[in-house]
Amino acid sequence: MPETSTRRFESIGYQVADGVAEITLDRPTVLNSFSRPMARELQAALAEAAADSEVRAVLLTGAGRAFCAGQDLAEAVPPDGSPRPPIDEIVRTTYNPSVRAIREMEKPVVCAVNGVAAGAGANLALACDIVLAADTASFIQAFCRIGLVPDTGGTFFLPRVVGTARATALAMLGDKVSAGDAQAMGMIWKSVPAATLMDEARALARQLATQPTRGLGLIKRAMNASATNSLEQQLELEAVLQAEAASTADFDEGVAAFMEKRSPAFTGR
Ligand code: T3D
Repeated sequence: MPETSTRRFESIGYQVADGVAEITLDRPTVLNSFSRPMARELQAALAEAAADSEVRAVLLTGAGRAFCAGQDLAEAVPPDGSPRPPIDEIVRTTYNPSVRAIREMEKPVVCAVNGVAAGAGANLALACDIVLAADTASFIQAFCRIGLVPDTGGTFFLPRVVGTARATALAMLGDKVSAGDAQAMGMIWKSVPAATLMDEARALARQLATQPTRGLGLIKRAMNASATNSLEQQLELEAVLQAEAASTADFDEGVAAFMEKRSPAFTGR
């Protein structure tokens, strides 16, 4: 993807092209595990993508052979024996803001899982709207292997996508799940050949960036709400969101294009 802006982050790649902000976790020597600076930069990159009206879709991926190995364990437990940082505060300030940013941004967020996604890395992927994974990639709820509990929204997303029985077993056993199995159990959208992952993910993100952006954002709002709403609440929300969607220029364009038997040219307005 061509650079459209100079690199401003140390541990994150951020480029915008064709309406897509591509965000790359970029600490490959430690499998893109989360240092505090990388977490802050990811939050800044997500905020920038959310605020930029030129950005109509986001693509999140990792540099090198991994997507993300979760918390940088050398930072979590300093090898020099210095006091451990308070973990609850780390979770609140390192991971939770990025999960909220992904879920609250009313733009599609595609995740291209290019390799292993472990711990917070696995759950960061699950927070995204559409997850593609290389057939060589894997997902590991690694927390239990070191005596921790899943964070980064894992106990919210995982049971909702794979069911409580599988989510509990994955969280308690920490088994490695291949991309193929992740697709089969509904954890991700698709496993694709590793050689074509980034081409497919970029094509998908570009396709989404040409769709009715506000409508897609409202779909996301509806999906977010359905996790906790009753059927009655959801039916009413759909009515409200439909009125909002129908007030967009893209709705007028979609209907006009259909009637005129041509392809629509959506502008995201
Ligand atoms: O603690 C808190 O602050 C609370 C928040 C917790 C959130 C969490 O994410 S907890 C879970 C943390 N993550 C893990 O426990 C996963 C640890 N990593 C692994 O289990 C393995 O690395 C993988 C299964 C992901 C991949 O295995 P493999 O064999 O492909 O690679 P490797 O050889 O283990 O790792 C390659 C290098 O990356 C290696 O460094 P070296 O030996 O080449 O200098 C390894 O130490 C480093 N690395 C991998 N994961 C981490 C890491 N370094 C720091 N932190 C890591 N998480």
